[in-house]
Amino acid sequence: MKELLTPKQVGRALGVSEASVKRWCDRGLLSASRTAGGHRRLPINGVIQFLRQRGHPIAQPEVLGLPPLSGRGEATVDRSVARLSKALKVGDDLQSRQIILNLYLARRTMTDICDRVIAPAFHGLGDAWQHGEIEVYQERRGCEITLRILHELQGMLPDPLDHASYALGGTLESDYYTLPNAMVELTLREQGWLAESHGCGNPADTLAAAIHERRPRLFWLSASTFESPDAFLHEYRTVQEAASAADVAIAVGGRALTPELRRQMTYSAYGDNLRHLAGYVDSLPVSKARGPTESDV
Ligand code: B12
Repeated sequence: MKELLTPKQVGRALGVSEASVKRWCDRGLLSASRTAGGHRRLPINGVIQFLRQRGHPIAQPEVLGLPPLSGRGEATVDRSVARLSKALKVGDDLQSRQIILNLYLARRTMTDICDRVIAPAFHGLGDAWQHGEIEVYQERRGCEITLRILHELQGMLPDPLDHASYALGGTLESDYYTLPNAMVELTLREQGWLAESHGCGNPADTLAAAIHERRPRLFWLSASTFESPDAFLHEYRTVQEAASAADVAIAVGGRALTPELRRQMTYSAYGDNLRHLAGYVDSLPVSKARGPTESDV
């Protein structure tokens, strides 16, 4: 459940009066529900969306659970890559959050943040590891920090609408690259989809069962690594056949999918990055939207 704030708390966070917050709720600028006693309560994601859309300053970010300098300072994509790499190398959780959340508050899209800031920062960490400049633990710790931030970002997005299209996906067995998969989920959520990650290391059979039972509109596969091309293609075929039988579109991506491998795969869309995925789902007709079936939500 989303954290709910009182108008007084939101007023304190934004540096405005409680009365102003109540007025903005009544004008529909801020989303709010009412308690049984009739008091307004504001979900935190609604407040974040308000701040983002209006560029409203944040007087006391801590009240919203944000890092101390949120909404202040630099939020340029190019400079953020180097700053994030540095923060991740030394395991600076707070600074990493500050950099990424500031970009979001400055109206950068999730796809831009993931494709243009986080992914390049990790490519840099990978190169640094390869050249013996950092230890493996620094890279792993950086993954954990980033994963937590991606989850935090997800909680800031507007809730999916009741009729939102439903997508599920993950990675196959022997692929434990968590970040690209979490980024796909985030991208689809940002596009208004009800996206449900099944995480990493899934046996193909269980993904096929999920497709069959839950009938998503889209299945995604993120592939960063595999044991062997043959084993991967075999597993992929199991999933692809389930999707084809259920008339489910498949979007694939990830560093393991070389052109040669893709020539042997059947899918609806391939993306080099998340912007491609966002473009693809944007191009799908709205009318065909469908959600998860019967007993599942
Ligand atoms: C973190 C990491 C790991 C961690 C991951 C942990 C975790 N929790 O995720 C673990 C421990 C698994 C790991 C292990 C290894 N790793 Co590693 N790892 C990395 C590292 C540093 C970051 C990976 C990452 O998350 N990148 C960020 C993501 C978001 O970027 P991305 O993969 O480019 O994804 C983008 C696109 O591909 C696309 N995308 C991805 N999925 C999808 C899905 C869809 C549907 C769409 C549309 C798009 C899309 O969008 C993304 C965003 O733009 C990379 C460096 C790098 N270049 O990426 C090395 C790297 C991939 N690893 C490498 C190596 C060598 C290894 C090991 C062999 C090390 C070892 N000796 O043990 C093992 C092998 C494991 C295996 N089975 O392959 C090498 C691979 C070299 C090569 N030629 O293949 C790299 C490149 C590092 C390097 N420079 O040498 N690693």
